[in-house]
Amino acid sequence: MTDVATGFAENGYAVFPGAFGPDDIEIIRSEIRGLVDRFDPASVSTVFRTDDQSHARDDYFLTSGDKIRYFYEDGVLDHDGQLLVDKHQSLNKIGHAMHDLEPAFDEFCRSAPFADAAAAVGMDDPMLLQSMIIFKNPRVGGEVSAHTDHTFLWTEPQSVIGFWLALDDATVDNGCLWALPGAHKRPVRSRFTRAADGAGTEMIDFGEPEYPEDGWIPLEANAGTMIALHGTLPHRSSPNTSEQSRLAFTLHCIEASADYPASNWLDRGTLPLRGFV
Ligand SMILES: O=C(O)CCC(=O)C(=O)O
Repeated sequence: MTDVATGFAENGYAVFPGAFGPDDIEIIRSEIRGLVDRFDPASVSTVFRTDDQSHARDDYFLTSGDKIRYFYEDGVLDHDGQLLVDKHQSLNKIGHAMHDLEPAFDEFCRSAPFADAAAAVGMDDPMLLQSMIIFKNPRVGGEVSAHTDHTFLWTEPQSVIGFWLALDDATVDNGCLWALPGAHKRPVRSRFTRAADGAGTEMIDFGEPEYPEDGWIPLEANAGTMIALHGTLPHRSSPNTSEQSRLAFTLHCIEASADYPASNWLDRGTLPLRGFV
């Protein structure tokens, strides 16, 4: 095994400093600005919160697996649903199929740095399942509570790996990722699924112990650094209370050979699942 593969197997994450250079980062940042420019705030009212998963009751969220949809931060809308801040400062995230629907993101996600990272952490035949732009705007950027990606993107056997790319320098002050090294070897605590009766979603609790308070480490990352996260590695991020933006892009891949049950919340409809080529 290479050092990267060994470290990934041991810790549950791998860091690829400078995976993308400044020019590539600026190109994708400009594509993101374009997506927000084209976004009509009057068309959306869904807030994305990881503490109570309130968005999960919303059809706009549940039908976003094969679309490009926009989700607000908590507190940016008034009681009448009007934006209280500039739309460029209002979003929590955009998801979940930019990599299949927007040519620039298709090319970006299928470029060598993502494919090479997937190979380096041992993926055999990676398929590109989900993409997200995570804003963490200054002052309004919300917390992402501790979770594993397998909880939300379930395959049998577990195969999801998240590729998280810093598009700004991510620090402890502006809400970088935190992870619990080695804890990908623990049993997963929960599974988020479509409800058995077809109405909405549910979080199935497997009754495992809470994550420990100690042992979490910050994964500070300069813009252009990519971090691969094993699907069962607990990770989280804090609110951005600083004046510095912490923009990031994530791509989640699964193995072609793994089963992706229809009970997953993310429904790609008729979009074919494609790999890096
Ligand atoms: O960007 C963040 O703060 C969290 C991202 C994350 O948890 C994920 O993509 O699974």
